[in-house]
Amino acid sequence: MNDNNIQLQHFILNQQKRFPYAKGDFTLLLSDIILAGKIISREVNKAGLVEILGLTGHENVQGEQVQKLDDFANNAFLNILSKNESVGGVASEEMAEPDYFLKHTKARYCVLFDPLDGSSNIDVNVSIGTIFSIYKLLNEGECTEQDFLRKGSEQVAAGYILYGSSTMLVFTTGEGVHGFTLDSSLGEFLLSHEGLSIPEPSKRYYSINEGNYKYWNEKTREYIDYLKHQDKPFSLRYIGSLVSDFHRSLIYGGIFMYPLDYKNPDKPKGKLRLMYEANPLAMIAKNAGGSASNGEKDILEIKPSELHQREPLYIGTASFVNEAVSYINGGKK
Ligand code: AHM
Ligand code: MG
Repeated sequence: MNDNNIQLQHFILNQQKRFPYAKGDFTLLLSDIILAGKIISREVNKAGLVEILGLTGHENVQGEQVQKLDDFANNAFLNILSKNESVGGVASEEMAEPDYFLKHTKARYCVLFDPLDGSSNIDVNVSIGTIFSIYKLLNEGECTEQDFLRKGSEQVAAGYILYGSSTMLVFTTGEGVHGFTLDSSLGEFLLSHEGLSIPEPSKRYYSINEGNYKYWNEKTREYIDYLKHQDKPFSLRYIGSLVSDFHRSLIYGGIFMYPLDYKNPDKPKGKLRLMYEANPLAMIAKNAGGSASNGEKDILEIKPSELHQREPLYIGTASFVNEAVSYINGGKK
């Protein structure tokens, strides 16, 4: 630890002074999210030693098998946020409907989260993460579905906690993107990456599940072929945990993609969820100088029609995202 280490709560308190609407409850809310993150981090680090790996035996609203750690992480968030009086309601990847905290009559925020992203990597000790997105309620003390179904551009804060070689929290309140690393001996997140910006890298990375090649449309296939057939081809990196793949793109630059696919030919769609996966990461990308698109429009400008809406996602270094969007829409490389 060096003398410059700033503790996360102090950093947030300082940032809060710049928001006219923040009254202290915002700092408390972020502190609660941090606490949930620490609890999940502790459990993730014990995985393998305690009976926490494997499936619960039930499916979530997405029709996916729920892992025990998915459940644990969801409950950690629910337990903590349901006691925070500034939170009017929460929505999660693991819950069909939002949970409204009707007793919180002075609530000012609602929170959406993917409690444990990258579920398929849980049992094999590969980095996973938690993603969160915060909106201010349209009407204080009254949380309804309309509070959740809003464009990403209305988020007041967004972030993720990455459970990797170290546990990191990366977040933005619209004033830069900052990263904190958990010092487990202290139990505190300390500022380690201030003012992150996505570089225009000389070593260019693309990140995509190429096993889906046959399910993409012609233009998407051509674009991926194009990346590989340049004089100096892009390098491929794919972990299969969105938080981890995005984090690499944030630090090193690059493009992460989960395009529209035709696995169901009658209903082509993206895989990733707009509200608690794409939107928060898009807010971070934008505040770090990058960008995010669904191939047609800016992710942050999509007006959602349902809570668990899925969208194609192109995110990372702005010039790479622009080039990808232009290419798949038939424009020039
Ligand atoms: P999850 O939230 O159920 O874990 O699903 C989202 C994950 C992302 O982390 C990752 O980018 C993607 O799904 C991987 O999908 P695939 O296995 O199709 O490549
Ligand atoms: Mg997820």
